[in-house]
Amino acid sequence: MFWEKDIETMNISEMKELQLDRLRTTLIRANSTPYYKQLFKDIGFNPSDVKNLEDIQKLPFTTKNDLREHYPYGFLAVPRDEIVRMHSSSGTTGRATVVFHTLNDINNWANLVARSMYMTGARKSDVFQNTMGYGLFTGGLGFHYGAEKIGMMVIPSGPGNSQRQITLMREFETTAIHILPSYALHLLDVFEEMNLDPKKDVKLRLAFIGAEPHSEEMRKKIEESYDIKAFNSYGLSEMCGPGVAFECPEKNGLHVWEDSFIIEIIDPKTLKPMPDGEEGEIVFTTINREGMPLIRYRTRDLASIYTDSCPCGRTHRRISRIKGRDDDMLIIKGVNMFPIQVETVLMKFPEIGRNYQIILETKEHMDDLTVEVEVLTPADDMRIYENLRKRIAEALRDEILFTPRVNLVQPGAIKRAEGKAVRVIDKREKA
Ligand code: DLL
Repeated sequence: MFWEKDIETMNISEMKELQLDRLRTTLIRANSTPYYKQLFKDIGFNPSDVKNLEDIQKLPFTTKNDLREHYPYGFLAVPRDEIVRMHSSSGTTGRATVVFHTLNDINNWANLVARSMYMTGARKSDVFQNTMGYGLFTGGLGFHYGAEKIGMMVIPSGPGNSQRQITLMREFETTAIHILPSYALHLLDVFEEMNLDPKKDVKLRLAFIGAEPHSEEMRKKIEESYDIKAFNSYGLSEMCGPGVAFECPEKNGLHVWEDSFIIEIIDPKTLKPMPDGEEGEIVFTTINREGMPLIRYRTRDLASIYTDSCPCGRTHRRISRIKGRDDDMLIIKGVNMFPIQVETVLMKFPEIGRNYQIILETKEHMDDLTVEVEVLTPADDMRIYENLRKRIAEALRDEILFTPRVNLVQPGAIKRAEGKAVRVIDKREKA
């Protein structure tokens, strides 16, 4: 049974007590890591100073840069031989950051993923195909252990090899799948090539989609094309991986598992807390982790906390879909925009295919934006799409306040990334 009713519906004051208790333990643990021990000493902080949850604000934030500078073992809170696994974040720039887990950490993480999947209706009787990367990336192993906890039959297919993915789905009657949203759309092309209909020729009923930003429109497209229910799954390696926040059947925000993480939303510029309901950067503190506690970790992800209660009965607060990262906000001709805004507009056009890319260049010293989009149906002469091209450009202008160049291309023309989708190509000359 992975409906942990007592925890999932715990009343707010009990939850706060549990969090405070776990926070205190975490701070004591943190005090035995080289990094926090020095920090606490420098700022004259003693873990016993924490009397309530607000006291956490006395501590500075931890950033990715801190993790890098104290690579590899500066955040380790237990002797090295207590660690049973390491993972690494998927960041492509700079030195990787690593995260370490004890056996208890792995077990707690698997429980969170199991709880998340169970919440959406996944059961022991499901056949679960895990198309996420196994390895340093947390997506594959994180879900694998969670699915085994529920008792599902796991097909650890890993990413790529699309025809084989579909063959596995058919032969073993896969009912639940873990998949990148961009890959879920790409697979539709492969179904077509194989002359198969994802609505009829496979038994899928549930999909867990996450690890990359995607719009509500993208979710709808996936749900309609496969005739399934798709649930948004959010997490990051530094917290564990997937299993940090997940949608319930209401699909109205993602419940953050507050028995394991304290969430704060801050203004990324002033670093002050944002009032509930307002958008800002997510900051997390792990409160149930032994190997590598992290305090006030700045995720750079932007979202808001929903203030209303959820009809599903769970009391863990929900966050909105991730709007983007404050470091992937684009400033084009002085206008701020997020790639997801482009996706939201594109997905409203049924004639649009499965892939798109945002290309930034410098032309005559000015920013120049091209949105390249695949159409759904190939054409001998792309000029038949002229009217569509104009309508897309206008709809984009309404959203981002200037008119980008729109370039329509044949299905499959845009190169697909192996892992998470690469949506933005910035070729601008740096000043
Ligand atoms: O992507 C963990 C994960 C694996 C989550 C599988 C869900 C499913 P990282 O590689 O460390 O970990 O990347 C974390 O990916 O800070 C977000 O910017 C982004 N991200 C993850 N999930 C979502 C989501 C995994 N549902 C970074 N929506 C995070 C939007 C997401 N962005």
